[in-house]
Amino acid sequence: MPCGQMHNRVAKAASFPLAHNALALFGNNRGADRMSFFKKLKDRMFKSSSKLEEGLDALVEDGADAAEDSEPQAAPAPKPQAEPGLLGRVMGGGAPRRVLDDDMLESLEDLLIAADMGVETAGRVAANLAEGRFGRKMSVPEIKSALAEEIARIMEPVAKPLPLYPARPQVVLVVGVNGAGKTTTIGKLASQFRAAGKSVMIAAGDTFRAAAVEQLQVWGDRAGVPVMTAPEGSDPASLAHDALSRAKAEGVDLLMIDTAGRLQNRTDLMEELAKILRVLRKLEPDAPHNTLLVLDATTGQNALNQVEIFRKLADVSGLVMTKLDGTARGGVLVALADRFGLPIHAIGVGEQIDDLQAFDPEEFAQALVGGELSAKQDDS
Ligand SMILES: Nc1nc2c(ncn2[C@@H]2O[C@H](COP(=O)(O)OP(=O)(O)OP(=O)(O)O)[C@@H](O)[C@H]2O)c(=O)[nH]1
Ligand SMILES: [Mg+2]
Repeated sequence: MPCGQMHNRVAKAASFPLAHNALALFGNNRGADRMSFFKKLKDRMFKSSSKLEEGLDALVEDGADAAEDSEPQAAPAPKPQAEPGLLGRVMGGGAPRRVLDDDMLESLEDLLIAADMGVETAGRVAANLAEGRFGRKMSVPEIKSALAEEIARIMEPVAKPLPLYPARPQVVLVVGVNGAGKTTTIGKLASQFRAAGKSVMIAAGDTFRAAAVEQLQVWGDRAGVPVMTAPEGSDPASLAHDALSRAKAEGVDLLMIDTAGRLQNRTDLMEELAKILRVLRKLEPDAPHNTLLVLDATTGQNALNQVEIFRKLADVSGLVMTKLDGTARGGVLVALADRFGLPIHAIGVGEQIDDLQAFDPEEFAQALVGGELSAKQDDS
């Protein structure tokens, strides 16, 4: 069932005109506010970018001295230090350079692993970086720019806005482990869909906790979107059924269904999700049109396991990565893209309603390595 249906869905995807103020999570992200978004992303997104940056600085500076004596030394631990004049030094041509040799590559790989890229992906990125550059002297800005290019190349194919379909309602099922950010993401998405002029309904399918329902109602109020609820402990599948019937009857554009994320008892969760899917498909054979897996970036490499698990439980059609503003080492997104190739629709960069952004691979790559957005990328 999953593959055939996926293709079907993709074929039916249509692009909708967007309201001017919509944040374009489901459309083109190139706009006048791109620089300010990049700044926000860079300011907030990664504790890791500064770490990676510092690591690179230390690596090249110390290695540059060693390179003069022909015997390159192993890289020392990154030392925290401000580098205000980095770009200025490049312009002045005085930036230290280090020969890209095996030692240097190994240290670089370690830095990427520390940024949560995973061993496999870090190795691949380092190897690609070395191609055509091995043995050459490189400065930090040159390495950053080459790294960003490699990372963006991996991310480019997965950076896809949430596809919209002519189906009415388009059913969006949201899954993920406890605390990943499902409910918050639904609230943010609902608000942006509303801003784009779409009618939206939310189903509080996490009937496990009364607090979960209340939380969703708060988000629904903020977004100006009705929330369908059911008593605590009642069957989420029956709520899904009622919500879809009502959404159909009212001609709503989008129905978003929240789910519980308990992985402690995986059999229960699997049965619960399977039942929701069965019930939805009885009413609407193509539903859900999107199954979003929400991942918390601060869980690091564990996000990879979560994708494995949820792909078995549900036909995951795309990812949302939350909490990139926290202590996340955002490299895990690169690992996810490299390993699974699932579309990344959006990233969460805060707890407020507008803190959900379309995923832009170039911006992400530059923010991750602590680089600058080049002027040529800033046209609209
Ligand atoms: N900093 C930050 N916090 C976030 C982001 N997304 C969600 N959160 C916070 O993460 C916590 C959990 O978010 P929820 O939306 O409740 O997560 P959930 O997946 O619905 O959790 P359960 O219902 O328990 O399964 C909340 O405190 C959110 O405010 C984000 O992008 N950045
Ligand atoms: Mg929740």
